Amino acid sequence: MTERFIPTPEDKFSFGLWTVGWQGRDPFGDATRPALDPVESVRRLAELGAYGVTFHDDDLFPFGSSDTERESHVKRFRQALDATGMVTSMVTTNLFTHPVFKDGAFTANDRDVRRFALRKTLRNIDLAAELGARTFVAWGGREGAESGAAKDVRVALDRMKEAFDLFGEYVTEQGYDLRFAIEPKPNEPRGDILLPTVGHALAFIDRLERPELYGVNPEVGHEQMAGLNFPHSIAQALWSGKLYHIDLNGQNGIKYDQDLRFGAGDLRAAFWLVDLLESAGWDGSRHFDFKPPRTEDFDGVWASAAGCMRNYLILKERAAAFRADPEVQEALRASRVDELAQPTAPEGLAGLLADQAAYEDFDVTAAAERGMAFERLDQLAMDHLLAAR
Ligand code: XLS
Ligand code: MN
Ligand code: MN
Repeated sequence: MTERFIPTPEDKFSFGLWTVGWQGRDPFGDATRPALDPVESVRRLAELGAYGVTFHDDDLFPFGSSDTERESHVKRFRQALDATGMVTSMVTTNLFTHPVFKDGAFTANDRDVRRFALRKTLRNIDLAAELGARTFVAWGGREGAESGAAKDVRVALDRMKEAFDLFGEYVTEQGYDLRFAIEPKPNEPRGDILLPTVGHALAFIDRLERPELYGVNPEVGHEQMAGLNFPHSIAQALWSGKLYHIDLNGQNGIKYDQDLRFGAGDLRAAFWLVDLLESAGWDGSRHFDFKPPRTEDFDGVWASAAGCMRNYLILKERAAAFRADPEVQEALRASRVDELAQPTAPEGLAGLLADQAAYEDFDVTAAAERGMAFERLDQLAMDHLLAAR
């Protein structure tokens, strides 16, 4: 049974160094695990079947490292990648841990902090390009406020735009093959974070000078913290051509950011997400941004990481079985799901206005009486998800 769900590099599973490396420090408790050497993480993740790792600058070398220290950390990391065949699939910047970022980075009220944040990010963009990453994630965890007068949000968005436009200018000038993926989150650590959902981020990107360089990096739990339907957010990002990266994990409803392993939490949303990614032919990384609970020792950490990939593969198999089932195909037709693909008024406005059947002769009562048969369809999905078919 287990051999069906063995991850391989072709599955494009990747992990943040900060995920398996999380020491379990939370607002109420100290670390429960020692620090993990990034080289060890690369080695263990490769053994488990991942193809890539991702990191924040500060995950690889401590904040404030000298150039020489930084270089030696990067060198060891690069050697581990070469030895295992792993790639750096994405890089991101830590603009939230150090106290200097307590009021944000690109939108901090203090201008000197903003300029420092820009320079820290530009340095890290160079590193991303050097390591061959094609995606650069930007999560603005500290860009926000706890109180109304503290942040002029319209002006803060001007500064956010200024930052991203500068990064776009920089990668264009340098000739880097690197795109930016903005990661939305509604709150935590700030009381309210700017660009809180996928929809906000998509609207923001439209206002940038080089919109083609920017997309989104939605995270399962972040949309679910706002009570939103994650597969719907992903569908809209795909529809907009803006899904540049994805953070997979698990979340139980509207509460703090749980970062459970993928498949934990809202299992049905995970099923529909995998169904969507696979049927859309998503060819990017399946990137896990989770936190092995602080109850776990290192055996538990690796079990949790393996569980992320295993659950993805199980759900992929379940979704494929759902789509291939003739009874499901018949049920989809019975629910007229295919009919939605027909344009509503392909003949144009004049034709629609002239069509008596569309309005004057339309049998409203008969149409209102038609059942949609969605419950049978959904039960078939449930049967497949639970392997009852
Ligand atoms: C935190 C975010 C963070 C980003 C990368 O909630 O998920 O881990 O993915 O900075
Ligand atoms: Mn999270
Ligand atoms: Mn994330």
